[in-house]
Amino acid sequence: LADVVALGESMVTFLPSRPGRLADVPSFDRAIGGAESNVACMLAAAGHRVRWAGRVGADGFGDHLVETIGGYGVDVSAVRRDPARPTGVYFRTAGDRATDAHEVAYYRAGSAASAMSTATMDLAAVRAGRVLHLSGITAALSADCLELMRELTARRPGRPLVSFDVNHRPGLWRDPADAPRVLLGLARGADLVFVGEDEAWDLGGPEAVRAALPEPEVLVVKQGGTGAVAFHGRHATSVPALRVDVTAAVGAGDAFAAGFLSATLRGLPVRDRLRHGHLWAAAALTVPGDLAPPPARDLADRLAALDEEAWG
Ligand code: KDG
Repeated sequence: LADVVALGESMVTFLPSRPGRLADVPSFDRAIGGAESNVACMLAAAGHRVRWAGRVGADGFGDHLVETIGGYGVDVSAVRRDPARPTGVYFRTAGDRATDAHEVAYYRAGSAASAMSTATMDLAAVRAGRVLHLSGITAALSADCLELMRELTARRPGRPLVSFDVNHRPGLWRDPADAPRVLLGLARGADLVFVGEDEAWDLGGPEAVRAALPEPEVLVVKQGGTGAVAFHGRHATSVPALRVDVTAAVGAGDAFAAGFLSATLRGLPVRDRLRHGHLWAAAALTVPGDLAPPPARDLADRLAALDEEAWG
């Protein structure tokens, strides 16, 4: 049994060789992206047993994703190759340091992953973990992907603990007006929900998101550089973020989720789950791409155990 199975679209990512508008950047460095496989890679790097389930093309970019993600120690046996559809790719510009404003150009419409469905994925392999990690990105990829998400978030006896990162990407939705209702509906089927405060406002506000979730589920609201708060049962636990010199914010949310999940798997209390989330996010904030090696466990444990003053 895997500790975590993460399902979602992974893409080859092209990072700019220098800052500037997409129109002006002359060359790009190849990396990998995909919110769910980012979580999988970081958890595997930290020693957890992790499977990534997805679909990629039968092309060189698909080979690269499977080899790279597998290279982190992630089980890629549930990844399907599609000879008829390409692997998705995307290009991004360097974020403005102050605002993190950046351009993203996706080439993923009609990708192999957009054909993920209840028929094309091995549902038994997808459900074969203690935790199933999903995100709202998948819901936006196609009608089949949305149906798959609804199936995986349906409350059935014996299902894994379902972790859902809202990851609202307005540009991916065919009809952006659908997104709040659909994402809230999926969140309602999850046991653990991550949402950025800005995304929560897209969905009607943090209170509306809280009201949509049945107790005693865990809702983690990430407040960017300020901190994060976990609502669990009748409790709310808040932990301030670490002050970090940010290189690129991309991937920080995934790293936070991975750190929180790692600590959850280890049975740590909610305050320490949040602290591990912040520590893993801090690592991701200091690299240009999505993926940073998570902090070593004994170091992270020592940092998470520092007193309130150090974390204030
Ligand atoms: O969280 C990082 C992701 O946004 C990035 O890797 C690309 O998965 C991605 C997406 O669909 O935006």
